[in-house]
Amino acid sequence: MQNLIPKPVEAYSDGSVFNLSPASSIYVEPSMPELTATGQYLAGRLQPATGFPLKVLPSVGAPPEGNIYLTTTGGHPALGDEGYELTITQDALTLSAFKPAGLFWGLQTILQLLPAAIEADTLQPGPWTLPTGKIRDYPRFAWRGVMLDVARHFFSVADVKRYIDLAAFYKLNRLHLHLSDDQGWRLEIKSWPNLATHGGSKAVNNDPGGYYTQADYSEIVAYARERYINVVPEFDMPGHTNAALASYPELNCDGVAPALYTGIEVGFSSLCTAKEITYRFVNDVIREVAALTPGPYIHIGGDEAAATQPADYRQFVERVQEIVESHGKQMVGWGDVASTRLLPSSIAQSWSGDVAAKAIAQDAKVIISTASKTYLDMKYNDACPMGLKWAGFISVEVAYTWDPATQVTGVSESDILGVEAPLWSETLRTMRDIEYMAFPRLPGIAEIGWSPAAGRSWDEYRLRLAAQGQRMETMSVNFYRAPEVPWK
Ligand code: TNX
Repeated sequence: MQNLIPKPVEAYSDGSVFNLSPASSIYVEPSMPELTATGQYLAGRLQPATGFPLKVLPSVGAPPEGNIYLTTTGGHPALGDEGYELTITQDALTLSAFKPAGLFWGLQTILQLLPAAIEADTLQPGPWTLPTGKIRDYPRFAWRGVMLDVARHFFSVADVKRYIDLAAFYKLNRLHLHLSDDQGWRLEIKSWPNLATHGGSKAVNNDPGGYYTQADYSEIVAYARERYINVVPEFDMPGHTNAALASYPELNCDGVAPALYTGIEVGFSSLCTAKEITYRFVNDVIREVAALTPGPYIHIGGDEAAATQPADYRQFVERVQEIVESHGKQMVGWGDVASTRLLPSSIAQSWSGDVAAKAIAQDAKVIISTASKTYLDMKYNDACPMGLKWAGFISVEVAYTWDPATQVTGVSESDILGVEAPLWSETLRTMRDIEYMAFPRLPGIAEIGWSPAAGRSWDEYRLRLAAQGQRMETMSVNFYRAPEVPWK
């Protein structure tokens, strides 16, 4: 139980083992259909390596010995929406939670307690033992996110699903998709079709573009949802909009569409905030994406609007905030939006620190994404073959040794919804590139979002991370073998 990431709130082992055997089944409490799906997910994760048939069966009350039991009956309300309690004896493995999401996160713990070979997609010899003992665990923050920039470079549905799986393994529960920027528009919008077909046709460096059809996007949302991950779609505005401006001349103040852009400068584009058609456009886009997104959040970007006058910016963001609310969603924006009048339901994502206090003064909440700690596109060091360095180098240690509650003056624990690690893709072209930058820093960010701050230390964490190396290897994750981690 010593090697779990994120570190559980309470865990003790008592020296014996539970043996998963070919005769084991996964019993689930029948009252909630969601639990059967969770049981099937576990069976699916265990079957390839063990080769065990692992049936998912209903059971009211504890099943016979030698089995796994998933239940929300008796799960204590104090565990909250995402907490769980795992009791492992020689005879039984019982996972209980107050809510189904807690069971799902508990399953990730079960997987990490099994030998690393459990992650193989081919039959392995076993034995499949778990240490006996007890874990009581729940997250520190409700928002534990990853962001993927699919605008600078486009990534396939399969890539996004793999990133979802890797995030879920570390109990992360938000996938923020950066769906538009100067270089590309990546979601089909039926009322404005050129956005995707023209605006999505290229990527940074003239690399191939691409976009998600609405069916693709729905497939991603459903896949994430089955893993208790909420998708947060972002369309960046009023800046970072060259791809949209290039697709529709009428969105430009001068009525002339610019060329598509494949460089990596920021701050040169702006929607025409004085034109009514701009708000019709925004309303159409938000209406369509809101209808496809079951989660409560729509991200409107709002960062680096250097080509928009401050007064225009304010008026624009406040109006867009109303549009988001009119479609029944909460607005999320990069920290820059805190200079406008925010509703208490709105959320500012703080990347540079200083603006977050302005959001809190308006009773809005904050997500911490401090660039110098959480930006996974920053190089590990000078030798790193990809990535940027404007926010500094971020070693595995730097990404782990900080605390969200002390990032911004005047912002305290209760103002913070959680943490998120953005991955901007100017320099990243493949899934292997994504994995190289995210791993092994992402597990550290996940732990910062989940585990209590007290008791966290780099000296102890690096040993747990080292043990994750075999798991990442078995999952064929292309991770950076940071020399400061004693990989096994
Ligand atoms: C800043 S910080 C950006 C992005 C870039 C990123 C590169 C912020 C909200 N915006 O447009 O991709 O730096 O690291």
